[in-house]
Amino acid sequence: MMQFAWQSYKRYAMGKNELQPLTKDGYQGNMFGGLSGATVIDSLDTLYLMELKEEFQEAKTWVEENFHLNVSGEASLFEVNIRYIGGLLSAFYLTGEDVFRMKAIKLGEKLLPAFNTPTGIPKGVVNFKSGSNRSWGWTTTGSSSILAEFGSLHLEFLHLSELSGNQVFAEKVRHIRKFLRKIDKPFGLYPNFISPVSGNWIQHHVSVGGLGDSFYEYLIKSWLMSAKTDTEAKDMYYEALTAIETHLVNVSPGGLTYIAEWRGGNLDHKMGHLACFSGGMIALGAEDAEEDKRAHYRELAAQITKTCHESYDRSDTKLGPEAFWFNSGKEAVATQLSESYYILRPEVVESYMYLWRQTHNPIYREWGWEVVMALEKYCRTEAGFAGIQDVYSSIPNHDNKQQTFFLAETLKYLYLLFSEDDMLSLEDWVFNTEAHPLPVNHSDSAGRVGGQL
Ligand code: DMJ
Repeated sequence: MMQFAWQSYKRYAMGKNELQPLTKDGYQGNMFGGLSGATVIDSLDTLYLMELKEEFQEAKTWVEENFHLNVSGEASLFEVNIRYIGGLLSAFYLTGEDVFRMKAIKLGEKLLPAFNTPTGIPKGVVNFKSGSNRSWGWTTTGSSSILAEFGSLHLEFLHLSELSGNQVFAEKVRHIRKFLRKIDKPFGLYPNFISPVSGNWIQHHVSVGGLGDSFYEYLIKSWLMSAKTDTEAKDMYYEALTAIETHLVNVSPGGLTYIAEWRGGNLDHKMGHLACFSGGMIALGAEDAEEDKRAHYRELAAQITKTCHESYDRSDTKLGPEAFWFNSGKEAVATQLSESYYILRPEVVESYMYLWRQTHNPIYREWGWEVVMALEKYCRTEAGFAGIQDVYSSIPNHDNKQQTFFLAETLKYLYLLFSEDDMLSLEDWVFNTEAHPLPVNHSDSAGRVGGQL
């Protein structure tokens, strides 16, 4: 599947950000500030891991010869960080090839103007030409920074400092951490929007899905990546999880555990596909919880993952919708067509991978195999993989995009689900939120660069 996805991209869209499989051409988009080749950068480590040597070499050669950083558009700080910086860092750590390190550092420097705000909380958009920054126009009042965006920089920025010797990257993200640690939180919950100017929360909307998700993920992974020395991250993670459990976690009449969304005290009884990463996160974090909570978190992780599987199993295609609800007698199904699409997202198989590693319960491989079969049946097109507009229809209506995260995440997590546990051992690696592996900072980490999976 990876070979087919890569070869289709190479044939029709090499150098463009994404492949459009229906029109058989490439798509640049406007998230990356004029940078090209998002699919190449997002694929490097997956190709390497799968020992697709020829394809990896093609990707590496493209980076050496065609990946130019002298671009001048407006870029998403978050997307460039998780896809490009994350992809380049992983490629460096896996191969030891300096070209990846150099480009990651240079690109990291181009992101720094996003942090020029009164609070040090970065804005979401940075202008590569002028060095100005701005918030996304669609955020509340057009002036908010988003929790999942400014909260998902920590892992990559610590590595940028480590590899460049320039402490500025680490200082920026440590400052964000301190700021969030101190600020008042309603019921211990972190709202999704904050003003980077005043430092006040803008709206009391809390979600473990889109807009919030990877902030929580980066807390527990910062603890793990620090070889369990970053106790501040660990404490913040368990405090946040306790608040989430108290206010957002629910069990449906049919017995399905889900994480609702919180709007100033009222709950939307829905879960987004994006929130389904949380089964894996809670499993990963369970082992370091206080002893009397470990079994509880393992069980919570298993139950959430089961619910996400149900959202797949209750569709005709056995792929899950973008959002599913628990009300009006419906459980784990989308209630309107506009939420019924599947765009090759990874979160559900991501959780299967973590739960498999934790339990070795064969059910997770069975569920993963169901996804493989469904992807082959409904998402494979003549010229690459594409999302589908309605998971409840067995006659697929494809969208025209092979998302970069399909190659970075979905296929990588599936591969790891069927690999031995020492393939990117969770003792030695953490995955950034785009599934790019970064090494744990063991004191003997000097020998880690270059091919030690
Ligand atoms: C990816 O880019 C990352 O996983 C991100 O954290 C959330 N959205 C997509 C995949 O669905």
